[in-house]
Amino acid sequence: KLPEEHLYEGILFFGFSPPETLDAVKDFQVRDDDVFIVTYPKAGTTWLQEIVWLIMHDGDFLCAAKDPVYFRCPFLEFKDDVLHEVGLDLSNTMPSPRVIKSHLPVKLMPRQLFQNNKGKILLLFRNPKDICVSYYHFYRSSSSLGNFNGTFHEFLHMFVEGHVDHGSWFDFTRSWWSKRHEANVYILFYEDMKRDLKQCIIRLCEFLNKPLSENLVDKIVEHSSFESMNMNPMTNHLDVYSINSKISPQLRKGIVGDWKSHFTVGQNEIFDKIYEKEMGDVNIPFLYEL
Ligand code: PPS
Repeated sequence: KLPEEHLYEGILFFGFSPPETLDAVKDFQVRDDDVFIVTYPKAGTTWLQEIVWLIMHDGDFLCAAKDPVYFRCPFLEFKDDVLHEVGLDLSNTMPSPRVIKSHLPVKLMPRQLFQNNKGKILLLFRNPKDICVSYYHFYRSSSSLGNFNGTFHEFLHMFVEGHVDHGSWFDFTRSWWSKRHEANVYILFYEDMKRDLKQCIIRLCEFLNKPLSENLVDKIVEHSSFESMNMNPMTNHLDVYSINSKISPQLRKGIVGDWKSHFTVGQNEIFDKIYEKEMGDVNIPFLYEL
């Protein structure tokens, strides 16, 4: 049986983000010291969650070793029968400083975020071709998303149409890019994190007003490498979304440019044309290879 989908303000969601939850998210009480990690799915959210949680908790590796990242950093709009406490309920009861994950576009976020610039927002972007590939494998492996068994070509079509969980990448990205100059917003790119993670973490600490020793930054860099996070059951989680890692694990390849082994020349040309039409006027400096 396929999971149920619904449209909320024109955006497609699966049952784990029901309308009541999305309504409640808009009224979510934001605290001044909240940090929101906002991404389109598959942009490297889990990677940044682990890093930011460690920064905000002065490198508490002991706690990070005991508690899965989805319990430490709630997923705001997520609710299901098994793990419903990882979303709004957990966010509401959690002590500060909270690090909260969301994949929502601007118009569905807590209203208070844009009133008096409450809380901090970290926007993590990744080039859309690699996102599409990562999302395709996620759709295949996740029973919450129906264990998609179509071809990559079919998925690519769904992706550019925005007929995937959390809707159109184009709409999400446009909506957030327009907020990039707000005082409480900070932008990161997955590809920059791959190129020089240490530098990214140092700058992030500055934005978050959390000066850490170089030694601690080095430890976070090591702890959050793809290899470490892949071997770490607290970050390579399978139970959220019921992921079948034999089909494709949550930490799959973690590279820049895997789209080249999925897109045909023709698909790439069509994608570039759609990108130009949808995003041509926006000029976001995505890197498609390193
Ligand atoms: S989710 O479910 O939307 O929150 O998924 P998300 O965490 O955003 O994205 C998963 C992709 O991020 C990659 N990843 C990493 N890359 C490099 N280093 C580290 N440490 C890391 N952790 C996660 C993960 O492998 C997924 O990308 P793909 O391309 O599928 O490998």
